[in-house]
Amino acid sequence: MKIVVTGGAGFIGSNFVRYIYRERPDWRIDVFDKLTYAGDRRNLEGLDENRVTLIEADIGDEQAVDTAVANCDAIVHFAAESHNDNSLQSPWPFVETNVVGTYHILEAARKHNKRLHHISTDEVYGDLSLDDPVKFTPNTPYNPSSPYSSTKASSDLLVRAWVRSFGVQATISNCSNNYGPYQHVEKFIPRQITEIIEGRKPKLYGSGKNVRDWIHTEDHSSGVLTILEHGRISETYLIGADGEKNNKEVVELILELMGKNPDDYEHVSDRPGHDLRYAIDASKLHNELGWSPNYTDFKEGLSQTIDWYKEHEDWWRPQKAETEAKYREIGR
Ligand code: NAD
Ligand code: TDX
Repeated sequence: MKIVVTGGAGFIGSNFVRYIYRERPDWRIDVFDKLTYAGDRRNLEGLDENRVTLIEADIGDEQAVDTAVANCDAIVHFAAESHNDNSLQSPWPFVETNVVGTYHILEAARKHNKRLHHISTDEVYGDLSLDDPVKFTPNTPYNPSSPYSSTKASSDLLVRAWVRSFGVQATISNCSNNYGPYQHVEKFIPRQITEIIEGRKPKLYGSGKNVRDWIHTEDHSSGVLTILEHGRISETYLIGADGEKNNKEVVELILELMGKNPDDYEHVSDRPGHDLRYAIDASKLHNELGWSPNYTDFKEGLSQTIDWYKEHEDWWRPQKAETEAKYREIGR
């Protein structure tokens, strides 16, 4: 088995590559990645080059996509512009990569008749109220809020159309917020951990009441592998680990785990259009494919993640100053 993993040098993609490397020792992996600011070849360090090859290319490059897809058995498509705050400053790269790039992946999968798994997000469903008793399910109507989530929603719709109109052998998964090692310091949890290491206060958008449904990235990987191997073609599966927490609780827990006063954070201005709550009902994946998460203790997973950032300062240090300079510009 040879798979192409687009975006395999980013946070979730590289964790998936390491997971497959360990769990499927006879598989070969071509990582197809543009190495944007969010991709890092160091995320693949230590992996045997006879099994993992990095193809440095853009999913907008039709020829490069065609060649990679022609030479594999299946594609797992993670590549995307992934940060909401960036999409509010500069939406075009999101349209280009998330929509047009996915179009190229679909056309290549169609031409070469290859199995495709498309990675998406719970944000395509918009947000829930804090007391909504019903979580997101595969039947929840699409209602995205931000340029990022609307381009992800668009990419999902393209996949559905290529399945129905052209018979492309595809599945889709929509996952909740991931945490774990190798996540860029622009994202919520690594930003706060590294702010504390640098001697500054964590930054909470608005009141901090917004709820995210946290899942360890390794559980996302096991969910994707389960769907790739056993999922029904044309189906959408939601991946989540019942990890709802509001942002204030998460900041307080990070501070506590790092030996600080849990109140020692600051409020900064809110994100425009900030989604209030995401929550995943993953029962289809549990009941139909027998998947369940391993990281059921958020505090333990968070503590391991904090340790990883403490031990890998050389990894995140090059991203940090530039990221904070960007946040200063927008007052967050
Ligand atoms: P990331 O920003 O850390 O990584 C994205 C990767 O894609 C990088 O390696 C980057 O170089 C690459 N890339 C970007 N544009 C490209 C292009 N045009 N051509 C080729 N490669 C390109 O993102 P992430 O957080 O690892 O997210 C990966 C996927 O998972 C995305 O599709 C995202 O929408 C989805 N997702 C993320 C989360 C989350 O919590 N982070 C949750 C659910 C779904
Ligand atoms: O400094 C911060 N302070 C803060 O309060 C940052 C960076 C974020 N936040 C808040 C905003 C959100 O409510 O924390 C929450 C999480 O923020 P992000 O890490 O930016 O994630 P989110 O916008 O929820 O989107 C993430 O999950 C779904 C990923 O970035 C997406 O790629 C994924 O699709």
